[in-house]
Amino acid sequence: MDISGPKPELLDRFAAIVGENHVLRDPEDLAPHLVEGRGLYHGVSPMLLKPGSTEEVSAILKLASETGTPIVPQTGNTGMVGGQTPRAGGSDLIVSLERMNRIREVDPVANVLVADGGAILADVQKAAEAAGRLFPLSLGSEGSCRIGGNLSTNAGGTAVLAYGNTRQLCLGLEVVLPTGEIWDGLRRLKKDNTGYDLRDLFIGAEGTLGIITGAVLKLFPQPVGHQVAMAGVNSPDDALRLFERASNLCGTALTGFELMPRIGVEFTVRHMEGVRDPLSGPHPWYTLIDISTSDSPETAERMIQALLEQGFEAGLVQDAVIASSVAQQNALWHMRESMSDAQKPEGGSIKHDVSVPVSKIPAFMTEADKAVLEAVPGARICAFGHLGDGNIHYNISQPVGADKAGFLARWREVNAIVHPIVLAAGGSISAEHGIGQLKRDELAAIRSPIEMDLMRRIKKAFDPAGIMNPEKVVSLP
Ligand code: FAD
Ligand code: 2HG
Ligand code: ZN
Repeated sequence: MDISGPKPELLDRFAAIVGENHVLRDPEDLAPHLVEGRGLYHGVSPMLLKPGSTEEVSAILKLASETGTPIVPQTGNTGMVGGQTPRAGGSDLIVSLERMNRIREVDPVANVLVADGGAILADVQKAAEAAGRLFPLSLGSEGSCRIGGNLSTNAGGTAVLAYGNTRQLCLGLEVVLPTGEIWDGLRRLKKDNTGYDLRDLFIGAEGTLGIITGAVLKLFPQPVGHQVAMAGVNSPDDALRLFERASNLCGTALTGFELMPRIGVEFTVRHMEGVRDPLSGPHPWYTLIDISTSDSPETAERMIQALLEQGFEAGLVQDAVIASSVAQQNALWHMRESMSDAQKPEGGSIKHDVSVPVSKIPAFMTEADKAVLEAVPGARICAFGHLGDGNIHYNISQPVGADKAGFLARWREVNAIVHPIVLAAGGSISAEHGIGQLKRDELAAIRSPIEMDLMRRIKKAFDPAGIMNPEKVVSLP
C-alpha cells in the first residue's frame, strides 16, 4: 500500500461517486475530522467523502477494495479511543455518514424505529418521543454522536441498568461490506435463530468489518413516573450499599445509578455554565439516582422517598435532594453528563474506562488510588461513572501546576498500574468506549492467543483487502 496517499486521479474517482459538493479536500475543512475530542490522536487524510445513499457507500467501498485504499468511517467524531481518526501516514480516506441522517420509519405498534446510520442520537430520541415511545440510549454526547457510531462502539451510557447497551437496543442492520456488497439485515424480529448472528459481529466492531448504513432500533413505552435524586454519601462503599437497596426496592424501575466524586462536582461547578452545587454542603461522593415507573407517577415518588429514608436511617445518605421539576431533573443529569468536559480545563486527564463486578468497585478504587498516588503524587483522581453497571471512568487529572504534556506522556505507565488491578478483579479495560487505536496493543496482550486469532480470522474473512479501518481494534501481521 502506498503510504504517501492515493494519487490525485484516484481521489477524483472517489469524488465522482458522491459529487464534488460532498467532498472535503481543503486542509482547513478537513482539520476538525483529523482530531478527536481528547486531542490524543492527530491523523492525516487527503479527503473526506459524504455519501448520500447506501449505494454510494457501496460504490466507495468497492473502489477502495479494488485499489487497496484504506477507509475510516466517521459519524459524530465523539469516540474516545481514536477509532474514527485516520492514521498519520496520509493514506486513509474518511467516509462520513452525516448526510445519511434520516429517520426512515417509526412503528409504535411494533415498537421499532428504522434509521440511517448517520442519524443523530438526539434526533432518534425525539422521533421516538413524537410517536409516544422511548429510545433509551442516552449519552452526554447525544447531540452529536450518530447511530452508526453508537452501534459500532456498542455505546453504553446512563440507562444501561434498565435497558442494556446499544447491542440490546438493535434488532437489525444494513451494512456495506468492505467489498462493496450490501447486506440487508434490517429484520425486526425478537426471535430469529437462523444461523450465526452477523448483526452482533458488526455491533462493537468499530468500523473494522463494514459500514453500518441503517438500523432497526427497539422502542419502549415512555415511563409514566420519573424521579431523579442526588444523594451525598461518604464513600464508594456507602454508594454501593445504597445501590443494593435501590435495586431491591425498585427492581427494573431503577433506570440509572451514577457515582461522582466531590472533585468532579467542583470541576463542573467551576467550568460548566449553569451548574450549581447540588446540596447545601460538600460531600466526598455523590450518587445520582434515576427511577422510572410504568404504572403511575406516585409509584416513582414513593420509591425515591422510601429509598432515601432507608438510606438516611442506615447512615448511608448524608444529605439528598429530589428534583421537583423536569428542569431540575435535567440540571442534575447535566451536571453528571458534563463531568467529562469539565475535566478538560483542569489540564491533562489520563483515563481508564473500566468495569469490575459491581460488588468490587470500592476495593478496586481503594487499591487503585493508593497505587496511582504513589506513582503520581498530587494526582487528582476524578473517578466517576455508571456505578450500577460496574463501570467507572477512573480518570486522573494532572496535579495542579503540572506540565500537561509531561503528565500525558505517562498515560501508558499509569494504565499499567490501574489495568492489572482491574483484571485481577475480573474486570475489563474497556467497558463502553471500545478499543480503537488506544487499547489495540493492550487487547492483544491480555486476550488469549486463540481469542486474538479468531478475531483476526473474522477480520480477514470480512475484509480480505484489509481496507476497513486498518490497524484499529486488531492489527494483522
Ligand atoms: P465516531 O466517533 O464517529 O466513531 C466511533 C467508531 O465507530 C470509530 O471506530 C468509527 O470508525 C466507527 N464508526 C462510526 N460510524 C460508523 C458506521 N456508520 N459504520 C461503521 N463504523 C462506524 N460512550 C459511551 O459508551 N457511554 C457514554 O456515556 C459516553 N458519554 C460520552 C460523553 C461525551 C461528552 C463524549 C464526548 C463522548 C461520550 N461517549 C460515551 C463516547 C462516544 O460518544 C460514543 O462512543 C459514541 O457511540 C460514538 O459515536 P460517534 O457517532 O461519535 O462515532
Ligand atoms: C461519561 O460517562 C462518558 O460521561 C465519558 O463515558 C467518560 O470522559 C470520560 O472518561
Ligand atoms: Zn460513560
